[in-house]
Amino acid sequence: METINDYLFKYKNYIFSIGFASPEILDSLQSFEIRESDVFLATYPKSGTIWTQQIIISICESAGDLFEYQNNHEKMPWLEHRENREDYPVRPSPRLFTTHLRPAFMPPGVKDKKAKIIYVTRNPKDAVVSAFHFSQICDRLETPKSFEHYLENYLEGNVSGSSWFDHIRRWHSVGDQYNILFLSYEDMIGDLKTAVTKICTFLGKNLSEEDVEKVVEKSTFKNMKEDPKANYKNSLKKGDFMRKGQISDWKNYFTVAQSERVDRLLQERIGDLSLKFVWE
Ligand code: PPS
Repeated sequence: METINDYLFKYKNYIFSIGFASPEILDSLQSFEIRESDVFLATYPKSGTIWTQQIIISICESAGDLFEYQNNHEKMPWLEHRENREDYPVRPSPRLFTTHLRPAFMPPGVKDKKAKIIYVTRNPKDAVVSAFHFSQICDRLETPKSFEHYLENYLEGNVSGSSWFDHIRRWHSVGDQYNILFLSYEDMIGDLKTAVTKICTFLGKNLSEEDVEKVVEKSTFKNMKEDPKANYKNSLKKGDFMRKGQISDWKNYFTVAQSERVDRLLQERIGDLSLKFVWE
């Protein structure tokens, strides 16, 4: 383990926020026993994680699954975080987990397609703007000097979550080994009902049209912002996880040169994956 600064440490070539994860927890995942009913949500930070959590939890609850916990954080905890780990082995099925990890850290059991994984991407320009703001309100992250400075670190992969490009590449490279559904933040903004329906199908949850509509309603930006079980307001002393919830806020921050640089990096680093990004 290498300590990078007061806020970050590196372990097995991946950068974590100090205080959330530890090498011991990360190592313990290698013997974490998987159940076929386990569902994992994997994302690079600020890609629509808590939004997709709300959708998955609402779908499961509509289908009759019961969770004895109060809020989404406890119902669908981060696999790599310290708190609430004791009950993971005895939690009733389906167990729902969230993670920002790369595939190499995942419990090996998921490789045999034993569990379901939903991987959500967001275009990197909006993701970095969201992360820039989050770094200003989260006391476990260093407050950035400027957007320019933050973008530089982000593109170098010197932030919690390491390189956005590596995360996308690594998860898209395991698609044939894992039982995985790829979704994007922009698809969800464009047509939330279709995204909810895709997730229902993937999870094998057969909801009525009316229940699908209810899940959509619970997962709108407006309703989540007011829902203390979903909006993580209590985990921040200042500011809000639910900031803007839009595509194209990057246009308010990027210069033309910065935008063109990201376009070039996308081509160089993951151009071969033929992913299409929606920018507005
Ligand atoms: S984290 O810290 O990685 O878990 O953050 P994450 O949840 O991945 O990302 C936070 C951004 O997602 C936006 N968000 C939503 N957008 C649209 N609709 C809904 N319902 C929704 N819920 C969360 C949230 O506003 C953050 O994006 P920005 O651009 O900062 O607004």
